[in-house]
Amino acid sequence: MKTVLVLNGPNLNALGWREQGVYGSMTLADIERSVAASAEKLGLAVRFFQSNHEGALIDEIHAARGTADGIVMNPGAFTHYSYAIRDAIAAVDLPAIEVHLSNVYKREPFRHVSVTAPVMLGVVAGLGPIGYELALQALAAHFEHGR
Ligand code: DHK
Repeated sequence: MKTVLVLNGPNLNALGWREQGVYGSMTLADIERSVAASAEKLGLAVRFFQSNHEGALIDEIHAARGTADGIVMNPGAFTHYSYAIRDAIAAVDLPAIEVHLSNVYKREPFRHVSVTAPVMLGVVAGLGPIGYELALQALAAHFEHGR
């Protein structure tokens, strides 16, 4: 069975009360429950991790080497400036999909740039919590067909 690491970066622990008009009312625990149910249907194992700290996220990405087959990650604001997270994803060389709950392209210009996207297999943005499940589906298809 393939294992997917689902990573969430800074402020995503605040989902449920944070800017509900932008991020919706589901908590991260609610989202993780739905993702776990989707994973089960797709025949994937999932592991969840959230941190507000760049180094902790990088350590977790490194730990995925040999313990996970793919990564789904919402890097939060690190998306826009963390070359270190980008380098960590590139280093482990696992298929990774970036997820954003909000449509970052409709928002402030600084959110239009992702420094992490170039090392990802793909990006899902603006579709809310279902984005994590779409990313899992895409990884399942990638594991099966290599696309
Ligand atoms: C989440 C964040 O915390 C922001 O910093 C990003 C992303 C967008 C999201 O839409 O999930 O800019």
